[in-house]
Amino acid sequence: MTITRFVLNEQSKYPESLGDFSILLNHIVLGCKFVCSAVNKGEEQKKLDVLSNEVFIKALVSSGRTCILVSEEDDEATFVEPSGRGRYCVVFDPLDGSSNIDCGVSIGTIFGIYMVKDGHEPTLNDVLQPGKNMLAAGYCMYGSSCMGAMMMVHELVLSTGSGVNGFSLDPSLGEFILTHPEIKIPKKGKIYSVNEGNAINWDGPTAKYVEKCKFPEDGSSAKSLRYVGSMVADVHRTLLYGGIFLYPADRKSPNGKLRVLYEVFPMSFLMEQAGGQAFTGKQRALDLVPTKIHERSPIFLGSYDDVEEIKALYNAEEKKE
Ligand code: AHM
Ligand code: MG
Repeated sequence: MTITRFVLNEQSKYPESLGDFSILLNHIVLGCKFVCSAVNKGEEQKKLDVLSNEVFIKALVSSGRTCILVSEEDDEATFVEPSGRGRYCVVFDPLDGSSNIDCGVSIGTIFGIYMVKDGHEPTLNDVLQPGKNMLAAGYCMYGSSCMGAMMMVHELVLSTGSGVNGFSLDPSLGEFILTHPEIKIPKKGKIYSVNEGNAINWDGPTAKYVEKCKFPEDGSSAKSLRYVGSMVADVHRTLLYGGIFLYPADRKSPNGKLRVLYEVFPMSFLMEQAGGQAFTGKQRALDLVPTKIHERSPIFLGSYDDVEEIKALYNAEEKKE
């Protein structure tokens, strides 16, 4: 089952649909393939960031199905010319984790899709929507070029709002093939994933949670620590093996590091669709209403039971205050 076929099948469940959504997704997939090939050719890091952004903007505009694009690389949103406009807004990080390129660690593209419903003139308010209003979200993970040898496995993980499916690029076909149908995250995991170098600045609940991962008080085994420092890779492992990924607030960065629209929301959408949870320290991540396109938020996401534990710690803290 190729991703093209898969998306067409999904779309055929909605006979009233015009096929716009599959055309848009095909253009996103094309952008991912282009970035895969650029990453494998080992272009320079700076150029790769810029190149990936240009590729995505062009692929999305030329689909004729978009009206607003928000990219991590651009300070301002792009409004598509009225003559080439469609109903969809796409928020994306064209190449996340790019500091990892030179050592061959996986990097990725993250995206989310909203729709402008009633055909009004699109404004920024159409993208400043809570993550629960997204129609679809996903990421593509690229292995970077390894000493000149091609890394062949590229994964694309997608949710159109009814579960999560994983596709792998078959280089001989140049097509993404469904390899991980209906991904469900384990209810509880054995791994925690966080940059512990920031521990000196953490707040009480985060510090307490990580302490419990290492020194559990209920007789369970300690969790293992895994941290790549590339969100797509850390979230991909969390989705498949279970556990929790944290990028908390700290004294230096009171809103954490990760961006709401194109990092926190798409990954939270995928986690919920796979049966997990995503929490900001205050609320369900997908309920957050962003006020700026590059807004940041703390994030705790992963296995249902693991996120439940951190929620309990933050709720207890709130009661104390
Ligand atoms: P970037 O958008 O500048 O690449 O930063 C985002 C990346 C994420 O992929 C990753 O989860 C995080 O930064 C790691 O941050 P840190 O190095 O502070 O642990
Ligand atoms: Mg990023």
